[in-house]
Amino acid sequence: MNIARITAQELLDSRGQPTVEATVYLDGNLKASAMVPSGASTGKLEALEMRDADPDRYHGKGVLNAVRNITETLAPALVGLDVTDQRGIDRRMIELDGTDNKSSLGANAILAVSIACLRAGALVREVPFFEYTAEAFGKPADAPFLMPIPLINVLNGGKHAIGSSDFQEYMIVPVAAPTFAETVRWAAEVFQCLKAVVRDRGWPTTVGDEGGYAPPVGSNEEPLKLIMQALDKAGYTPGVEFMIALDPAASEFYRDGKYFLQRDRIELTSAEMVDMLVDWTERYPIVSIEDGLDQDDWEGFALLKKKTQNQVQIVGDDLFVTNPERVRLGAERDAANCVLIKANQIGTITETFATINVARKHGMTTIISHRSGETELPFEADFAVGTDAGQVKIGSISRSERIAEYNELMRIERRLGERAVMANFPFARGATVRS
Ligand code: 2PG
Ligand code: MG
Repeated sequence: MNIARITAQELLDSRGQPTVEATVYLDGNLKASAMVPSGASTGKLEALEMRDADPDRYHGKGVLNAVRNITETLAPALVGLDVTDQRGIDRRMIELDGTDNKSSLGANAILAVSIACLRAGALVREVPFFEYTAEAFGKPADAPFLMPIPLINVLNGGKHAIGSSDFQEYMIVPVAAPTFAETVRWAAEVFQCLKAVVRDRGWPTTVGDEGGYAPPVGSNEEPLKLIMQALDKAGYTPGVEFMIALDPAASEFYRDGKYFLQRDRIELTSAEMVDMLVDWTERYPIVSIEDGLDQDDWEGFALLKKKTQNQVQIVGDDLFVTNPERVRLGAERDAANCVLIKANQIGTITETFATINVARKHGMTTIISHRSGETELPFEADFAVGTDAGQVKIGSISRSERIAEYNELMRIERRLGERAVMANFPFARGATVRS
């Protein structure tokens, strides 16, 4: 089934900022669309998100140039291609762009088309999106599917919630629920209890960009205490049923070799930052730390990994920017044991698959991740199941663009029935004990 036509449009993401939607029409009556998400704490080596820089529209954030690159450059080159040839389509777009970081056509333009083609392929095959994603990824047919463990961001800070912690994300990790639907129920109950904990301190219960509460905490450690209280209040056992994960997004508060923590009124060297994180892992059931150090602080990453002795998942986000070469470098330098996967950091589905494969080849785990600016398309849910990623990071249990992902995963689980297998959390600290 060939591509007949591709259209594109400027729409808005969950922060009300412009984003790109591409629609792929096939011969016959089929069509599929995709919108792309957008980050706030972006890694400096991410593929380029093209913005118009026209101050008269959306304060420079319009995406009309990216839209035009789809309709005037990508569409004419792709019309006539078999939409199920995802690799061929992505390769053609990469060639047309011709740069290392997709700066001539924009990663937002290219990814919108790449995802729309993947979704259109599912229509051609007449299978659900996750199942077609698995086929495109090269997963054997009829194999069971892994339902991912979610890392659920219940307290927001950093660039996602000004006025709260310096650290960007405090996540709860339900490691022991028997099914994905039960996993969501447990987390939703804790989230409601956390609201009461925040309210009882006299703080506002407003939420940040990813739907977690964003109270004006007095230190970067305080959110951990709030989570422990919420778990207790909800009747769950920390360290058994729930673990904790962090994404400090440390590149955001790193300058000239120092980590500046305003909430704590301290500045730390890399080694001191590592010591603080290690100390926390000894006092709280922390099983995963993403971007605990700056994106260029390879030594800090390696030290943190060494000191946590592979008991804790050390995740590279800004560090790896979903780039296979960076992941190889990370393996060589023993800097992390997990890769955060964000398709828009690299710009095509095919390259995202390649990064997942490189991570696995080096024995690293993978987390499929949303961005802080999201769309109503629950892409990450299907993508995580299709690639058997094992973990997802799709935000809090609030805000429709985040809930859409949890709902999609629950629908997928129901549809799969016995072919759905709940993933285990792979690191010793969080070793799964199913109830
Ligand atoms: C992160 C992401 C998603 P952003 O740092 O992991 O949570 O944030 O999309 O703003 O880069
Ligand atoms: Mg991150």
